[in-house]
Amino acid sequence: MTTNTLMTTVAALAISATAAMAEGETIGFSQIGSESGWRAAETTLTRNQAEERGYQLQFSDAQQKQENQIAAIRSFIAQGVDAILLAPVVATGWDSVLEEAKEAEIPVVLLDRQVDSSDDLYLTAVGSNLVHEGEVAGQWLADAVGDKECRIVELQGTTGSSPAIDRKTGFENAISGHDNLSIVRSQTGDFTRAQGKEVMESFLQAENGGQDICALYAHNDDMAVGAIQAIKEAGIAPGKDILVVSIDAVPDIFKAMADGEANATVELTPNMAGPAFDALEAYWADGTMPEKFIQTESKLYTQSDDPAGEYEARKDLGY
Ligand code: GZL
Repeated sequence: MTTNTLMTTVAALAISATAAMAEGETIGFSQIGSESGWRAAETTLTRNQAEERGYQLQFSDAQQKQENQIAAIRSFIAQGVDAILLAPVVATGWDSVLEEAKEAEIPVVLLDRQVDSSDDLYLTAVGSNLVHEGEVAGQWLADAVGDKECRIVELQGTTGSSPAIDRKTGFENAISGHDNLSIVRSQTGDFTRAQGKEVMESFLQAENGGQDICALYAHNDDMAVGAIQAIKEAGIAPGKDILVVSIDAVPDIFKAMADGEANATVELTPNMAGPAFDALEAYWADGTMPEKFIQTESKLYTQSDDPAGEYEARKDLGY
């Protein structure tokens, strides 16, 4: 073996050894909170994945406050974790803390939401196509109502979050070609059941006791489940008098569908951590740089998709 080849081989071994030594032992996870059943399932699956892969997970619940997430990331950096998972509550305000992580050479992986920061400030983002989810929901409603006049009320997700922004855009894209469909009221329910119920109560009051509402589009199932309660308390039949379409595919929306009280949901997998850990392990092994966006599937489920069976299949998955 010539000296040159020997040097190249030694260098390659040194790089792979360094990468291997840097392999993640401790991972910091800045989670938004537990605002929805879907979020709880994401946390459960992330903990399970970390345990199965032998990582120590430092978990921080931000109670849906960005300042708590930023503080948690700074603490992870101070601890010298090997990687950071971040589910960003809102899309803006991350540049400086992500710069600090980059300075510390700690890879950051975004889970289920996007940030407005430059993509050189994170290794990759794992999530669904949020605009597409809104389009699938809007298209389902357009198909369901045909040419009938349909006044829609919308429960938006957390103000300033990428799912709230993009799911609104996608739904509006889908209904834009249908003059008989119009969003007459739209307000945030912050992705929670309680606020979904509260805001739906105000919509019902403002819309002739709900008589003038044809459909509800909720940016997640939890707000839809809360709204269904409000619709029933107003003496109106959800799923019939008011069509209900939402996103996440959590067990309780399938329960509502089986009871005829909801009509459609767009599935969002809570397993974002699996692809995230796969990307980190490839990066640690030999420096493989992942795509900047790892997209998860979005599947439509309606009342004709065995909702009772889908409920049973999901009810013990940590939602
Ligand atoms: C979407 C995710 C949303 C879920 C909600 O990617 O961020 O946050 O749809 C959750 O249930 O609150």
